[in-house]
Amino acid sequence: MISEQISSQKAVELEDKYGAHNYHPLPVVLSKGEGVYVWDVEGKKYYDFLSAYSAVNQGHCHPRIINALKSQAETLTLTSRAFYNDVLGKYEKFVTNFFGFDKVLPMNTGAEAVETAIKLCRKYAYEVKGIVENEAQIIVCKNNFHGRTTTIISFSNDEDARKNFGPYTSGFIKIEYDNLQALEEVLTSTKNVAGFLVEPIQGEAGVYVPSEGYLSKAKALCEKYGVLFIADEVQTGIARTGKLLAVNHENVQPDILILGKALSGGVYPVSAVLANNEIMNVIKPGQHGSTFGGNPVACAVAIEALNVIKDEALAENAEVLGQLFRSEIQKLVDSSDLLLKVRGKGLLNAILINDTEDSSTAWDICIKLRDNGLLAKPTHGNIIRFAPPLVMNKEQLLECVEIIKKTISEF
Ligand code: IF1
Repeated sequence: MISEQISSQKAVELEDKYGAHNYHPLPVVLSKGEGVYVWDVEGKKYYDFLSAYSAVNQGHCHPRIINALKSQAETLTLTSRAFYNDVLGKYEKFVTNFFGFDKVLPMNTGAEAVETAIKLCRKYAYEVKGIVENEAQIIVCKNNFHGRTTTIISFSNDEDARKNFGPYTSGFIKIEYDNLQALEEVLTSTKNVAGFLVEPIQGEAGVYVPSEGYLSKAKALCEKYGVLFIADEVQTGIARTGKLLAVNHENVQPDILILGKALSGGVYPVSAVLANNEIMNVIKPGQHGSTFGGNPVACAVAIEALNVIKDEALAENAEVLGQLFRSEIQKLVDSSDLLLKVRGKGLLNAILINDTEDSSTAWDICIKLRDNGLLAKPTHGNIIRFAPPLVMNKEQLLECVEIIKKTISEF
């Protein structure tokens, strides 16, 4: 059944009949990926301009990462943490050195890592800072996206993400993103604040890049008031924005760093929470964990995925190609009534369509982009995110710019 070639239509019918309808995918059925390209079941080739929401920064099926996956997969896949193994310690040393922290707590998905960071922050607040138990507050930003668990959607303001999933977890205070005054007001007026959880760039909100200095000043405020600065780099991390981490643009070292997605190059669920000993050592045996967290395959894959980022200078490439992309698309914005703005950092960019939130224009443009050989998807209503794999070269990027220009001119 699996090996048997099926048509696009058949694939869609199967998912519709047997799969939960928790997504509304763009109508294209992919069957192969390599580098910046994906192919549909009919053999049509596309540029992937979504990168699985920044999980395949290293390109689809990167040979070095696939080889690491294969080699470990045919050796030892999972021991659980009931026993030691010969890979986890090597990975822990490697990844903590790579990002400059004392310790890592390995998990699998981004949401699990965010949940882990929340638990770590609260436990540190009670056991080290002396906040009254069960009174800890964590500041979050409006229009955040940190995952889809019940606690995480409890502090979301996206009705689709949270409606009818209550009762909700308490202990979170929402403030406006990119607003230092709002942050300081809460820090000076609220007791028991344990942490500030923030996306260095709000991805799902529409690639909202905060003002220059926001992250460094927010970190300084957290230091001043003894609150942990928690950076969710699940989407912005691993070279996506032109630096290894988005916080590196402002030389900010978070107290707690959350990684996921491209930590594995998109070949396996791998996430991680990094912190220094004073924070991480509040977790004692039996207080947190996961069956697959830190499994040998995840560790072997993540080491190679990070080495590829370094060896192929993908952050630098993202920086250069990102500037080229925005400058080319800006010309289109200037000449087209349909586009309002292009914004982003590195190869995490988005265009704002000149139409109402509920219009289908962004979707219709993505359908046309698909027909012209480029895959992208709207985030909210009238915003289209553009995030190709970081292994793209200049010629390919300029070809994609031409596809976007051609498509927009057809509207
Ligand atoms: C979906 C969005 C992006 C994330 C940040 C944690 C997570 C994500 C900053 C959770 C995940 C994914 C989830 C996926 C679509 C995609 C997404 F549209 F949902 F918001 F990228 F912007 N922190 N983002 O972006 O990681 O548990 O998924 O591994 O749920 O639709 P996860």
